[in-house]
Amino acid sequence: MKQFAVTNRSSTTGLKQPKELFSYSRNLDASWNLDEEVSKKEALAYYYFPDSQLDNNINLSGGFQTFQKIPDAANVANFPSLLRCLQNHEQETGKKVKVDIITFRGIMSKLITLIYDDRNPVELYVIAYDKQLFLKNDDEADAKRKEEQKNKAAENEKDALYLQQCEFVGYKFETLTTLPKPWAECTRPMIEKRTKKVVNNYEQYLSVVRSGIGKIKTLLAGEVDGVWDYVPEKGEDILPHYVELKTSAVVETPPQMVRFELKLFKTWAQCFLLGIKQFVYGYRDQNFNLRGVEVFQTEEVPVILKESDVSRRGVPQYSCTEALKWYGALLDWLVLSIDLTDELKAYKLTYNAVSKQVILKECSKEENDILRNGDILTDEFKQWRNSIRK
Ligand code: 0WD
Ligand code: CA
Repeated sequence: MKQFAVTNRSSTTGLKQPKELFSYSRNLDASWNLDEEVSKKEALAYYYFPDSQLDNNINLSGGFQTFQKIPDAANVANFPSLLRCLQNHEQETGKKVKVDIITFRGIMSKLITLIYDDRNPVELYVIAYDKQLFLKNDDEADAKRKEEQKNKAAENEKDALYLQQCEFVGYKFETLTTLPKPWAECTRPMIEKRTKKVVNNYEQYLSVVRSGIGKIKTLLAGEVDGVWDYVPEKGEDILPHYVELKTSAVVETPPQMVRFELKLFKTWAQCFLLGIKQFVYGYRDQNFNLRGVEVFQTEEVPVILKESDVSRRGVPQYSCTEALKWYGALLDWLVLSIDLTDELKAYKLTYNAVSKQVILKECSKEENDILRNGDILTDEFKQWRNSIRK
């Protein structure tokens, strides 16, 4: 067993400019669309929401009854589809992608924000393969917790409904503020009937980005909500053109402001990791009425948080620099702690919020077998990598 205290910081945080390697998408029937061009054409939404729409008193719980919701168990980060696309990419470029860690962005958001928020348990699997680390969430542990939460809420019907509505609101906001095509290619009904459009969380567009901190290079797959302005020509950097969409309860009192700062910090991490330059918050009141919309630049968040003088009552000031120093140190430690050439082991990475230590433990042989045979690695991907192994 190895431990790493959350107080650790790296002295340097040299950052590598994120670069999109490829993208893919999930369709309305939960199937995967692995074709980059089709994904960009069909699955990428465009942000369009003039402020004047706010006068229409839009309710973000509207359409809750017809929500097409993917079953929770199916809505997990999927390695086989990612690795299939990665293989395509490597076959096109003719070489293995040069990174130390391959994972989904959500996992890294959780790790980077751990220094200020450890309420969401961390339970990750780690394996080394072909001298790269693969990190996967323990989805079963998450599902169990979600089930318990649901059962607890079910004791009070009103709470249960409220919880479900809160989940719906985010997807509703996305449907309401985006168009399936650039504005000029949309008909008036497409633009004006968005309040009536059926909401689903099956469809999603994923961008796969190479970036890194210090000496560690990462490949991260993450969901992107849409395009902020336009899609540039092929070969040009698309990342600055993406936008992340968020919702929040309206922020009025100092305690609400402090809570919102934590949300801002977490959104910063989420966007920063993929190199997304802007995000939009939709503010809703207690009855889910949309009250306002605010655009943020990702790079202004560290300054906003640093300069905040709201009464905090002991809550620490959030520092993005500290988070990056922690993230850099953690990834250094992880890569050093695992023998990258040992393909017979698997590890569980957890966080103990009491001792404030990240813990790395070896998994059972059974868990290792599952992770290396379909859960993370697929036969196809292993065959591909074997065929180019030196
Ligand atoms: O617990 C799950 N079922 C999760 C599934 C958690 C996180 C991600 N995922 C899936 C996503 O559907 C996607 O296919 O993993 C893939 C990659 O996602 P990511 O970009 O790494 O995930 P993250 O950065 O954590 O979240 C991106 C979006 C969220 O957007 P907001 O604006 O809410 O941050 O993924 C969705 C959500 O739309 N998402 C979830 N959906 C259902 N249950 C959850 C969740 N617990 N967490 C994130
Ligand atoms: Ca979002």
